Amino acid sequence: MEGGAGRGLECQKTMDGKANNGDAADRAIPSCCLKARACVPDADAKCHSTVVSGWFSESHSCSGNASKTVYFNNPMWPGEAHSLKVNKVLYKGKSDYQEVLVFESEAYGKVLVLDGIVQLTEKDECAYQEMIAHIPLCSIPSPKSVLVVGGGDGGVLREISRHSSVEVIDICEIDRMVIDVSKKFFPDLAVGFEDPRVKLHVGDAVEFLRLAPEGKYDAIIVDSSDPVGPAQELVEKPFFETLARALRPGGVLCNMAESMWLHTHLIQDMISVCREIFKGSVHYAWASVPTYPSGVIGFLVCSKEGPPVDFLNPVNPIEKLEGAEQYKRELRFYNSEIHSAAFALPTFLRREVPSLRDSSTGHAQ
Ligand code: SPD
Repeated sequence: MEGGAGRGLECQKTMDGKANNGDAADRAIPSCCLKARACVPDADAKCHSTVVSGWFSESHSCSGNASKTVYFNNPMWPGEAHSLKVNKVLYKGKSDYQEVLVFESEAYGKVLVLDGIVQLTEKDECAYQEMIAHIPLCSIPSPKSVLVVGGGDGGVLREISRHSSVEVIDICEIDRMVIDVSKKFFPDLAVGFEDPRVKLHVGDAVEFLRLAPEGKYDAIIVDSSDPVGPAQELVEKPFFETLARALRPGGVLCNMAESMWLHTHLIQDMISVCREIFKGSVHYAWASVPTYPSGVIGFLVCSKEGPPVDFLNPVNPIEKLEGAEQYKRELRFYNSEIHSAAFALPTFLRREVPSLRDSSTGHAQ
């Protein structure tokens, strides 16, 4: 990864055993990733299933060896693995990009897992999808043109649909299997695809954005998986540049931004890169999602230079949009109060991510 979230990539290189052979590489690797290295299995490692004795444990799959897939401690959260009791495995498949697993859990309803990592559960998906969609869309008046990058399960589309001002919803998802699996097992999310404003593009978002007309979108939402595997490029500086190009002046980006408990270096890097590129306001918000590592997930929000955006005080409150709170199904997590509260940051995060205190662009947080 260039400049920005480079250290995240160093983790991956370490797992692949490529950047793990010299002092220079070691110096570039943060301590969390060095810890992860201790967990990398050797070439003869035994294959493990993600579901063992009726429990799923979040892990990372490595398909480097064509003949087998091995699972091990995820370098994004070394030393911990959240487990869910499995009542029934409903689907297991392998797409061109990743392994796809769906199971019925005892405590959280159906669960979608990609490459060993929980993407959503029926019980707590509302928090993530509602926040990643409404934080940006309620921060600008009357959004019309929206792009979703990733988001193949359809949950973010479902949330965007609540905004009647929106005329076009483009979605670019690389993996057709995720869409198909969601339509089959997660109808409450895949309902998002039924909105006539939605235009589905199955393909590489980097390519899609390169071809997108400059300034086309009022808002872009990046609902990616973690930056290992197919989503790696999505936290790199060139990708943020293409996102900024596709936004109109004063347009907003909301990007999945991992956990403040686990990834302060990644958050710091993403914020620095985005401040440089977007030149409007850049903020970090977070929400509780019990089935994501450490139980929280973050959102990086940026506005492109142009009409100023005050992310902390929604100018387009959901409560004032007729029928929005009930559209298709009731909102379960998001409201204007939680919108503003999501930007309140714990002291340790302000200390560890100094750019969050930097008021040179936008508001100090
Ligand atoms: N660590 C898991 C992060 C997953 C983010 N994407 C979830 C997709 C839900 N639409």
